[in-house]
Amino acid sequence: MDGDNMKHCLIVGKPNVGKTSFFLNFASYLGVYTCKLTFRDNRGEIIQKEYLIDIAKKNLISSSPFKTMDIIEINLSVPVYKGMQSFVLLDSSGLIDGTSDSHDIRSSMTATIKALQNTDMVLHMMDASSIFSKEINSISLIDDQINKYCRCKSLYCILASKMDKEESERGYQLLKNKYPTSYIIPVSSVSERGFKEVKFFVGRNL
Ligand SMILES: Nc1nc2c(ncn2[C@@H]2O[C@H](COP(=O)(O)OP(=O)(O)O)[C@@H](O)[C@H]2O)c(=O)[nH]1
Ligand SMILES: [Mg+2]
Repeated sequence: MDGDNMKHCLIVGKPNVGKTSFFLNFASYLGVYTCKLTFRDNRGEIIQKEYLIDIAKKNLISSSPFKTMDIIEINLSVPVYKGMQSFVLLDSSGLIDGTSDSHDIRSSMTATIKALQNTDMVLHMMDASSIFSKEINSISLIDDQINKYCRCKSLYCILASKMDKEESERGYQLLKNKYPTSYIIPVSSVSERGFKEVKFFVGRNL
Protein backbone atom coordinates (compact mmCIF):
# COMPACT_ATOMS: atom_id res chain seq x y z
CA MET A 1 0.00 0.00 0.00
CA ASP A 2 1.26 3.50 -0.75
CA GLY A 3 2.24 5.09 2.56
CA ASP A 4 2.03 8.60 1.17
CA ASN A 5 -1.76 8.47 0.90
CA MET A 6 -2.15 7.39 4.49
CA LYS A 7 -2.39 9.66 7.49
CA HIS A 8 0.82 10.11 9.46
CA CYS A 9 0.96 9.99 13.24
CA LEU A 10 4.27 11.15 14.76
CA ILE A 11 5.61 10.32 18.22
CA VAL A 12 7.72 13.18 19.48
CA GLY A 13 9.35 14.17 22.77
CA LYS A 14 12.67 14.34 24.55
CA PRO A 15 15.22 11.51 24.38
CA ASN A 16 14.63 8.59 26.75
CA VAL A 17 10.97 9.31 27.53
CA GLY A 18 9.98 5.95 26.00
CA LYS A 19 9.04 6.79 22.39
CA THR A 20 10.59 3.75 20.74
CA SER A 21 9.29 1.42 23.46
CA PHE A 22 5.78 2.74 22.89
CA PHE A 23 6.18 2.61 19.08
CA LEU A 24 7.06 -1.11 19.13
CA ASN A 25 4.82 -2.21 22.00
CA PHE A 26 1.84 -0.41 20.49
CA ALA A 27 2.51 -2.14 17.15
CA SER A 28 2.62 -5.43 19.00
CA TYR A 29 -0.64 -4.55 20.83
CA LEU A 30 -2.27 -3.96 17.43
CA GLY A 31 -1.36 -7.50 16.42
CA VAL A 32 1.94 -6.98 14.62
CA TYR A 33 4.37 -9.84 15.10
CA THR A 34 6.93 -9.24 12.39
CA CYS A 35 7.36 -5.62 11.49
CA LYS A 36 8.60 -3.93 8.35
CA LEU A 37 10.30 -0.74 9.45
CA THR A 38 11.34 2.09 7.17
CA PHE A 39 14.32 4.12 8.40
CA ARG A 40 14.63 7.60 6.93
CA ASP A 41 17.92 9.29 7.78
CA ASN A 42 18.53 13.01 7.95
CA ARG A 43 19.55 13.16 4.29
CA GLY A 44 16.24 11.58 3.32
CA GLU A 45 17.78 8.20 2.47
CA ILE A 46 15.58 5.22 3.10
CA ILE A 47 16.38 1.73 4.35
CA GLN A 48 13.76 -0.97 4.96
CA LYS A 49 14.30 -3.75 7.47
CA GLU A 50 12.08 -6.58 8.57
CA TYR A 51 12.24 -7.65 12.22
CA LEU A 52 10.45 -9.81 14.70
CA ILE A 53 9.04 -7.28 17.18
CA ASP A 54 11.15 -8.69 20.02
CA ILE A 55 14.35 -8.35 17.98
CA ALA A 56 13.40 -4.79 17.02
CA LYS A 57 12.97 -4.00 20.73
CA LYS A 58 16.43 -5.37 21.52
CA ASN A 59 17.98 -3.35 18.72
CA LEU A 60 16.17 -0.05 19.00
CA ILE A 61 15.29 0.58 22.65
CA SER A 62 18.07 1.92 24.81
CA SER A 63 18.63 3.76 28.06
CA SER A 64 21.17 5.95 26.30
CA PRO A 65 19.64 8.91 24.47
CA PHE A 66 19.76 9.29 20.67
CA LYS A 67 20.00 5.55 20.08
CA THR A 68 18.61 6.03 16.57
CA MET A 69 18.91 9.24 14.64
CA ASP A 70 16.41 8.23 11.97
CA ILE A 71 12.71 8.69 11.62
CA ILE A 72 11.29 5.16 11.76
CA GLU A 73 7.98 4.35 10.10
CA ILE A 74 5.62 1.41 10.39
CA ASN A 75 2.26 0.79 8.72
CA LEU A 76 -0.47 -0.14 11.19
CA SER A 77 -4.25 -0.41 11.21
CA VAL A 78 -6.80 0.46 13.86
CA PRO A 79 -10.54 -0.15 14.05
CA VAL A 80 -12.66 2.78 12.86
CA TYR A 81 -16.46 3.20 12.63
CA LYS A 82 -16.76 0.37 10.12
CA GLY A 83 -13.82 -1.96 9.62
CA MET A 84 -10.15 -1.12 9.85
CA GLN A 85 -8.14 1.87 8.66
CA SER A 86 -4.41 1.94 7.91
CA PHE A 87 -2.07 4.71 8.99
CA VAL A 88 1.66 5.32 9.34
CA LEU A 89 3.11 5.56 12.85
CA LEU A 90 6.44 7.42 13.02
CA ASP A 91 9.05 7.29 15.77
CA SER A 92 11.42 10.25 16.00
CA SER A 93 14.83 10.55 17.58
CA GLY A 94 13.98 13.18 20.15
CA LEU A 95 14.22 16.91 20.63
CA ILE A 96 16.25 18.69 23.31
CA ASP A 97 16.37 22.26 24.59
CA GLY A 98 18.70 24.48 22.64
CA THR A 99 21.14 22.95 20.23
CA SER A 100 23.78 20.21 20.33
CA ASP A 101 27.52 20.13 19.63
CA SER A 102 27.00 17.01 17.55
CA HIS A 103 26.30 17.58 13.88
CA ASP A 104 24.39 14.27 13.68
CA ILE A 105 22.12 15.19 16.58
CA ARG A 106 21.48 18.63 15.10
CA SER A 107 20.47 17.18 11.76
CA SER A 108 18.31 14.48 13.34
CA MET A 109 16.52 17.23 15.31
CA THR A 110 15.99 19.11 12.04
CA ALA A 111 14.48 15.94 10.54
CA THR A 112 12.15 15.62 13.55
CA ILE A 113 11.01 19.24 13.23
CA LYS A 114 10.34 18.73 9.52
CA ALA A 115 8.32 15.60 10.31
CA LEU A 116 6.40 17.64 12.90
CA GLN A 117 5.48 20.19 10.24
CA ASN A 118 4.23 17.52 7.84
CA THR A 119 2.37 15.12 10.10
CA ASP A 120 -1.41 14.80 10.46
CA MET A 121 -1.37 13.76 14.09
CA VAL A 122 1.06 14.18 17.00
CA LEU A 123 1.59 12.01 20.07
CA HIS A 124 3.74 14.14 22.37
CA MET A 125 5.37 11.94 24.99
CA MET A 126 6.62 13.14 28.36
CA ASP A 127 8.09 10.88 31.06
CA ALA A 128 5.71 11.23 34.02
CA SER A 129 8.13 9.42 36.31
CA SER A 130 10.90 11.98 36.15
CA ILE A 131 9.00 15.25 36.13
CA PHE A 132 9.94 16.00 39.73
CA SER A 133 13.60 15.19 39.29
CA LYS A 134 16.08 17.65 37.87
CA GLU A 135 17.23 15.18 35.26
CA ILE A 136 17.05 15.48 31.51
CA ASN A 137 13.47 14.25 31.41
CA SER A 138 11.73 16.90 33.54
CA ILE A 139 9.32 19.19 31.64
CA SER A 140 11.34 21.71 29.76
CA LEU A 141 11.15 24.50 27.28
CA ILE A 142 11.08 22.15 24.31
CA ASP A 143 7.95 20.44 25.68
CA ASP A 144 6.22 23.82 26.06
CA GLN A 145 7.27 24.70 22.53
CA ILE A 146 6.00 21.40 21.07
CA ASN A 147 2.72 21.88 22.94
CA LYS A 148 2.26 25.47 21.73
CA TYR A 149 3.14 24.59 18.15
CA CYS A 150 0.97 21.48 17.92
CA ARG A 151 -2.13 22.21 19.94
CA CYS A 152 -3.41 24.75 17.42
CA LYS A 153 -1.95 23.15 14.31
CA SER A 154 -2.55 19.42 14.23
CA LEU A 155 -4.44 16.66 15.95
CA TYR A 156 -2.57 16.42 19.16
CA CYS A 157 -2.45 14.55 22.43
CA ILE A 158 0.06 14.18 25.24
CA LEU A 159 1.19 10.72 26.34
CA ALA A 160 2.29 10.71 30.00
CA SER A 161 4.71 7.77 29.88
CA LYS A 162 6.14 5.16 32.28
CA MET A 163 2.94 5.13 34.39
CA ASP A 164 3.97 1.73 35.82
CA LYS A 165 6.49 3.58 38.00
CA GLU A 166 5.46 4.75 41.45
CA GLU A 167 6.53 8.37 41.01
CA SER A 168 4.50 8.77 37.81
CA GLU A 169 1.07 9.51 39.30
CA ARG A 170 2.34 12.82 40.72
CA GLY A 171 3.96 13.68 37.42
CA TYR A 172 0.72 12.92 35.58
CA GLN A 173 -1.23 15.26 37.91
CA LEU A 174 1.33 17.99 37.28
CA LEU A 175 0.98 17.55 33.51
CA LYS A 176 -2.81 17.89 33.82
CA ASN A 177 -2.39 21.18 35.71
CA LYS A 178 0.21 22.50 33.32
CA TYR A 179 -1.62 21.60 30.10
CA PRO A 180 -5.32 21.88 31.07
CA THR A 181 -6.60 22.27 27.49
CA SER A 182 -4.70 19.28 26.04
CA TYR A 183 -5.93 15.69 25.98
CA ILE A 184 -3.50 13.64 28.12
CA ILE A 185 -3.39 9.84 28.05
CA PRO A 186 -1.40 8.09 30.82
CA VAL A 187 0.47 5.16 29.23
CA SER A 188 2.92 2.42 30.12
CA SER A 189 4.78 0.21 27.69
CA VAL A 190 5.25 -2.29 30.52
CA SER A 191 1.57 -2.74 31.45
CA GLU A 192 -0.02 -1.49 28.17
CA ARG A 193 -1.98 1.03 30.22
CA GLY A 194 -3.56 3.62 27.93
CA PHE A 195 -3.04 1.63 24.71
CA LYS A 196 -6.76 1.27 24.16
CA GLU A 197 -7.27 5.03 24.55
CA VAL A 198 -4.46 5.75 22.07
CA LYS A 199 -6.01 3.28 19.61
CA PHE A 200 -9.35 5.11 19.85
CA PHE A 201 -7.72 8.55 19.64
CA VAL A 202 -5.94 7.57 16.42
CA GLY A 203 -8.98 5.74 14.96
CA ARG A 204 -11.25 8.71 15.66
CA ASN A 205 -8.96 11.05 13.78
CA LEU A 206 -8.24 9.01 10.63
N1 LIG B 1 9.34 1.49 33.56
C1 LIG B 1 9.24 1.84 32.26
N2 LIG B 1 10.36 2.05 31.52
C2 LIG B 1 10.23 2.39 30.23
C3 LIG B 1 8.94 2.53 29.62
N3 LIG B 1 9.13 2.89 28.33
C4 LIG B 1 10.46 2.97 28.14
N4 LIG B 1 11.15 2.67 29.27
C5 LIG B 1 12.63 2.66 29.44
O1 LIG B 1 13.12 3.98 29.18
C6 LIG B 1 14.37 3.93 28.46
C7 LIG B 1 14.25 4.70 27.15
O2 LIG B 1 13.33 4.04 26.30
P1 LIG B 1 13.23 4.32 24.74
O3 LIG B 1 11.97 3.69 24.29
O4 LIG B 1 14.49 3.93 24.02
O5 LIG B 1 13.08 5.94 24.75
P2 LIG B 1 13.20 7.00 23.55
O6 LIG B 1 14.58 7.54 23.58
O7 LIG B 1 12.19 8.07 23.87
O8 LIG B 1 12.89 6.28 22.28
C8 LIG B 1 14.68 2.44 28.25
O9 LIG B 1 15.57 2.04 29.28
C9 LIG B 1 13.32 1.76 28.39
O10 LIG B 1 13.42 0.43 28.84
C10 LIG B 1 7.77 2.28 30.43
O11 LIG B 1 6.60 2.38 30.00
N5 LIG B 1 7.98 1.93 31.74
MG1 LIG C 1 14.02 6.13 20.51
